Amino acid sequence: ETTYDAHAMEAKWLPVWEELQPFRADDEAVRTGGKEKRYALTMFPYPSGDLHMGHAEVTALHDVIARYWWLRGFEVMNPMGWDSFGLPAENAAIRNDEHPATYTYGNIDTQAASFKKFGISFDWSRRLHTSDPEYYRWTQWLFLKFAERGLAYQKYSPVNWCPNDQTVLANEQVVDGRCERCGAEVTKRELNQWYFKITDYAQELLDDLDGLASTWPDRVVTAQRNWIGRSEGAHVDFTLHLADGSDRVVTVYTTRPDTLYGATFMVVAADAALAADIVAPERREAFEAYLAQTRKASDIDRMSTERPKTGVDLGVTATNPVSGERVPVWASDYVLADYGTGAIMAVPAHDQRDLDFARAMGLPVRRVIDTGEENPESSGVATTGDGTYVSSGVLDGLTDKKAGIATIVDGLEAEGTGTRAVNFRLRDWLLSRQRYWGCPIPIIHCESCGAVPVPEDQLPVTLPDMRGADLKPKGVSPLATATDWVNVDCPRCGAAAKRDTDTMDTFVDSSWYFLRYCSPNEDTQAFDPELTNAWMPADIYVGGVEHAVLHLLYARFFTKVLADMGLLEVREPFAAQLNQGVVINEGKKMSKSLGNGVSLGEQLAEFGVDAVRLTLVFAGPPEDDIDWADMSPAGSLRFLQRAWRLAGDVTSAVGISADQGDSALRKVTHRTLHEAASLIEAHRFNVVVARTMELVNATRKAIDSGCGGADPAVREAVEAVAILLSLVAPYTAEDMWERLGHTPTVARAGWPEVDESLLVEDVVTCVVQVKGKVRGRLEVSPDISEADLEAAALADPGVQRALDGAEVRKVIVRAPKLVNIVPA
Ligand code: ANZ
Ligand code: ZN
Repeated sequence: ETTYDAHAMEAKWLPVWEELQPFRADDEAVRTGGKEKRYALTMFPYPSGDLHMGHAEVTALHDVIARYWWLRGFEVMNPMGWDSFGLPAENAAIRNDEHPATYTYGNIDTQAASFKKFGISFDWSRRLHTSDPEYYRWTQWLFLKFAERGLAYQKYSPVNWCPNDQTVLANEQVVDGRCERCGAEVTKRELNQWYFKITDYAQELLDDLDGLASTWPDRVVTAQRNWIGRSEGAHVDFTLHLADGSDRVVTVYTTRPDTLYGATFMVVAADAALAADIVAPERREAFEAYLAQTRKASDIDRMSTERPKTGVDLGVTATNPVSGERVPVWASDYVLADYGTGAIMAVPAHDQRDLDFARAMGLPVRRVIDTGEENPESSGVATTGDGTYVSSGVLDGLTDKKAGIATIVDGLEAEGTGTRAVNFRLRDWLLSRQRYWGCPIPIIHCESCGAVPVPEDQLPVTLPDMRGADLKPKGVSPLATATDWVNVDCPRCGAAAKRDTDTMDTFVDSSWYFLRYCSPNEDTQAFDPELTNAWMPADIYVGGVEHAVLHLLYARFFTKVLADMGLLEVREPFAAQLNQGVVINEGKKMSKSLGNGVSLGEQLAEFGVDAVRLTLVFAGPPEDDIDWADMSPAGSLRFLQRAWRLAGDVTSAVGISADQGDSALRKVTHRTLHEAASLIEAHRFNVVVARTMELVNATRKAIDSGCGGADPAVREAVEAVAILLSLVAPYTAEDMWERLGHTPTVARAGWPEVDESLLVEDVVTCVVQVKGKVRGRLEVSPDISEADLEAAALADPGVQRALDGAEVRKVIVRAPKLVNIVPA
């Protein structure tokens, strides 16, 4: 008897699969509609180093779905590529003193070889790298198309600045006031930068989440809803009276127009242009000092309720549009310049931050809703609940907030001093980055023509090589020093001009890669619309929950714009989504400093690919974290050996007729296949493995207890085991398949037909007597418990009629065939 040798199997089958290319998706079959498609997408990696346990987990889980779809007869596209521009590669390259391209492409080759060895069913003919000119040419083209539609624009404004990476960051890349990548505290800088106008799509991005709620993880849908942050309220006009005697109307955004009578002052964001415009001359010096301090604070700090309130009086008053009262106008950092209108009406009695500010500055507090709680003026605690309106003109005595808001807004609209308004937290997407390793922005700046798009036939604008140049971040893009590259003629007027030296946020690259996969070799367009429409949307997207508001929101935005351009039929790119958990060790996240990292390479060397894959899939529900310290890859290996040995015991020929073989085993086989299908569709992959283990045990028992390997039911069971195992342990499964006398590959063997008649549970007829007379018959399972049988008998309508309300004195149960009921 030969022995199970994981590494020998890997060496044997890998070249066979390379030769067969069993997972190459046939575009024509899908284009013509000849075959139903499934698009299995998994988040493509950054090429920083070799694959780790996290990559292994996500691809092992994802592969269960892709392989299952192939077995079910779909034409499956399961592509892989690399998100190969970006800071991780660039920083590593600077550390290792080599060119980012050398580092990037070296790692890509390493990772590609590891993915292949890991046996993932990728269609390698679609491989793409976002840092290839063939790819980024189209990223640049898309940027120009967005610009043509007014969806890419330049703006001079304060932006998030990472002092460590020396580059700007999108709002989405600032987490708790810190750089998402390096953890440095983010500050603000005033820069002229490119933005995508994602806010134009805010409402649609929000609305379409409803359609995704049943197939996307709740936490992702919720995170996007909160990020988009729609609120309803009103724009209210206050008239400002400036020091020079002129008046100026300033609009505030409020979600509580019903508290307007309680607005005792106004606050303007210190860093909004408005503040500098209106400040009275004698207050300017104090204001400038305060502004300098504001610029250093992060948004998170500014919005914190904990932080002591600071500000300056601007020496200006404003008229409240409903009460006619004159209130002072202040500047503070707790109002953000780029939210709402950058100016607020402060209602200290009913908003805690306004109250803190009022108390710090000695400004008046006026309660306009009596909630029965202590007056905020004395308690220092703003009341935000419902109550009775007081000191509020027409509202006095009302208790309904909705009615209060409607009354005030109706009044404002009639007077022309306000309107109903909707506000979004979502900001436009800042895409310029002052770094080298990214997609160049295809714009030329000309003194007389302004920002001129690079003509389409001159794309791509390729990155200059800059080998040997200093790429360390300095606040301006390293590209600025590539003078030959920077200095060009203006495409419009021919005068000397300069290229934009910033590169794009890498999230731009990844916002459309799933479209490029559908026709990866197109060299006349970004993607072939016909093929792309045939493949899209992705039927499953497997990846990390950390992308809930970044990548997943941007990709949805791109899809909607491309649909509006007439290039896509779908308006949502990902029909369903699965977020895997994290692989941890000894209860903690793996990290260098803790020294608790688990090396994927070492695990593979010790236990083999299949045992590691099986362990990751069997660990639990895919969404849960996996603590590697609690796992037993050795146990997985033993199970695989046990399964594999079954194939050696089979001696019967192929094919089985309905009445042949051990019927108990056949029932287990067919029930397992039947259940596995619905379990996979529900993403309960770990249960599929458990069921496969049970089938292996049942098969072993059948062989050992007499029927032997010649029973066709045994062959049927072992073939089912091989097919089920091909989802998680492709090498073992392929080897079993060969030992069963088949040619490769088991991955394309098809899902065995389930015989429905074998799914029916056995039943026996139970006779129910009342006072010795037969009053009912029940169809029950042969192993029904006495208690269950008694309950079923008493509930039978015939029995109830015979009893006619009489009390039951005694029930004699002889499970499963007889129940005798004796009434009082
Ligand atoms: C008066 C008021 C009274 C407010 C009250 C709240 C409670 P959301 O729901 O997040 O949209 N606000 C408006 N613009 C702001 C800015 N640029 N920076 C800081 N705060 C700003 O919040 C809207 C509320 O946040 C607005 O409603 C405004 O305060 C404040 F009892 O106006 B409210
Ligand atoms: Zn010009």
